[in-house]
Amino acid sequence: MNTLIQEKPTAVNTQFFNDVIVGLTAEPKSLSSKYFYDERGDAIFQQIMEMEEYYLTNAEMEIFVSQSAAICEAIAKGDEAFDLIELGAGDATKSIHLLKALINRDLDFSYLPIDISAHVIEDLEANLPLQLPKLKIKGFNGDYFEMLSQANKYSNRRKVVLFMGANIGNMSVEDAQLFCEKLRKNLSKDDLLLVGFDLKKNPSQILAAYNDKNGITKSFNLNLLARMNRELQADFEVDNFDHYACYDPQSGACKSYLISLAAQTVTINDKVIHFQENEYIFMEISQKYALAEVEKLAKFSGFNMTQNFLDDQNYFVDTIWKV
Ligand code: AVJ
Repeated sequence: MNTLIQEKPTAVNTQFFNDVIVGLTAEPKSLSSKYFYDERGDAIFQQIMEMEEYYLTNAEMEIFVSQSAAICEAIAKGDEAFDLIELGAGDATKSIHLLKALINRDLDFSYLPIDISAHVIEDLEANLPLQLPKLKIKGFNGDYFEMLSQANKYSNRRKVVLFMGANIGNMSVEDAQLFCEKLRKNLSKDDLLLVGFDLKKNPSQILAAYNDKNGITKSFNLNLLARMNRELQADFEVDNFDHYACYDPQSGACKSYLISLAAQTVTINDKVIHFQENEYIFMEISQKYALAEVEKLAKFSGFNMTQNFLDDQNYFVDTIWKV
């Protein structure tokens, strides 16, 4: 046999491995939805955004297409230069409308997208300047707060932080409040936050968005098991798990789970994990809010909600919070 030169695990994979083992040895089992987004996960999420059932994308797109001029007025402070920092920028197909409006108004700003996916940041830095030649862009790949402090070192101009796409929904209400409090501590007077919330609506419509008939959301969840096989030398039998989504209209929590279809044992690197038949792994929360609950969250985390931008059907809100 040849001697195999083992590649050293990268920092990200060590973190990934540790988080996975903590989650799967806990009772009940859980995995962090932030690990959905490897290259394959990014591609499936693109498909989700194009699904008929996934109303969120069109609703927020409508807000940015038809109200970017007004949003631009709301975030500009005279002609003062600023940094536009986007947390979880993704492909920026919505924020590009705001970027255009800001450039058209001749405002002096730099666009600093932050994303957990290296692939996303590379794409943005390569593609956005082709569409917006005047755009100043510098991407940051990593965790939100680590990258926010990097961005703080990069410049000391006034900050406008975008946190769109209902990404805040991936936190429980309690965690969202802690997150917003922490975010506020990282901002200064005159800085602004623009944050997007998916609003409470017909429960069947919400559930359908996370339980689509073509099984794309199912494959999005199962991809995390496949990712562990690829990156952590795990041996998940992906077909032995099913996707289960539910929505509680009272709390506004939409949750997804993977259900073990049999008693089974999985090896992840040197760790052995047992699953009972019908045991679940909690995968993701997509929290929905009433507008009054959005305002409460702003207040409880020390912000002042100043303006709301909704789509025509009141499915979604992008709200502006002052520090
Ligand atoms: C990217 C967090 C906004 O919760 O709606 C979509 C992720 N998960 N379908 C959401 C997701 C399943 C999405 N966010």
